[in-house]
Amino acid sequence: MKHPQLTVRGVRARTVSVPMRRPLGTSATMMTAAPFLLVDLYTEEGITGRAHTFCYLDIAAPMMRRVLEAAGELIVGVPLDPERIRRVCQDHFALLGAHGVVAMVISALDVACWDALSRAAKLPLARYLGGATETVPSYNSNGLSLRRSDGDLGQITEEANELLEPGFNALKIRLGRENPREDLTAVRAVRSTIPSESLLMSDYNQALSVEEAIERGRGLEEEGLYWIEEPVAHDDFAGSSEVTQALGTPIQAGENFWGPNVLATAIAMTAMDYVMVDLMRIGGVSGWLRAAALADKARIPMSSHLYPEVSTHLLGVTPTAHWLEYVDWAEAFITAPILISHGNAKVPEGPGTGVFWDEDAVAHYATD
Ligand code: SMN
Ligand code: MG
Repeated sequence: MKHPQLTVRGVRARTVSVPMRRPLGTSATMMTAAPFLLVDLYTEEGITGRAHTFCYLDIAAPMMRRVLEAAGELIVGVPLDPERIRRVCQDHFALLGAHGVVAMVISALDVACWDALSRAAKLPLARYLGGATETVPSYNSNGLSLRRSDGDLGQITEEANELLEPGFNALKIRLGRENPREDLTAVRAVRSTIPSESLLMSDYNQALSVEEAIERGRGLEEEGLYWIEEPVAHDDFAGSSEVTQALGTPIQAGENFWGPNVLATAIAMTAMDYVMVDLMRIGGVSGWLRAAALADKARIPMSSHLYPEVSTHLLGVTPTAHWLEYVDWAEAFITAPILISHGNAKVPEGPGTGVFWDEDAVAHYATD
């Protein structure tokens, strides 16, 4: 691909932590605030590329900021080519290992690079990448958490209806309560309150053994779940494959796949029916495009994990595009939220990803 000629002038790293409107309780942990690392990639030509990466834990945010500052110093004066910038960073961090938070920072830089390039070309990222799609189907993932006061089914059904209100036709419920009957009751409560044509995805966040996943999955088979996500450990491809073969409900996995090569192995082992990639774990825009090609070759429907602001563009150029996961966390500090109507998210029409910081909000939520 022939890119506009830009040269990196510098990188600014900031961290924010925003309260979640609805705390996210998964089988793994309960989160009440969302820590983010914000990237501003400045160029000699005056174009700025931006990216935000979710840090999961407060303690990860300053670590990731430090990694970004170090990477930023390395790339001053380097021509803005995503592959070249990735190579410079990967070489520098090679002995430590360009994994985990280091990999997420390198991915964030990659996203900022593609944002800058598409802004320079005055095209929305999706169009810069050759796409023409205007909307992508989206589910609301902002709630239906596991929580302490879980016996209250009235609260779950009320929340399900609230989550449909902005114009969604699909929701995701978190599963993995101690007693499988409680999961079943929660699923039935939601299923019976939302319209029959609405879809209900589910997510175990790796809570189960292979035997449990098969047993619990069979107990949910008649409940009309659209998918069961990460029932078992994300790297147990053989086990996940067993679960996939045993159940009629499709198995979804992939948010914890670190890079397209991991996805290739998972595909080779038929570890899942559907795949969802996380922008920051798969390798930014560059990694996503490789993953999309693999999913296409294997004819596997591909969805996104988090980052709806950028993932809308990328699903727009994914041949087997499936579902956009919508979370509203970044809306606290960006200027233009993703627009949802009739169950679809609109691919932003302005140049680049369309992400701009609301500087007052960034100052308000700053953690540095
Ligand atoms: C999830 C878990 C933890 C943080 C963000 C998202 C979840 C999902 O697995 O798929 O939404
Ligand atoms: Mg998940």
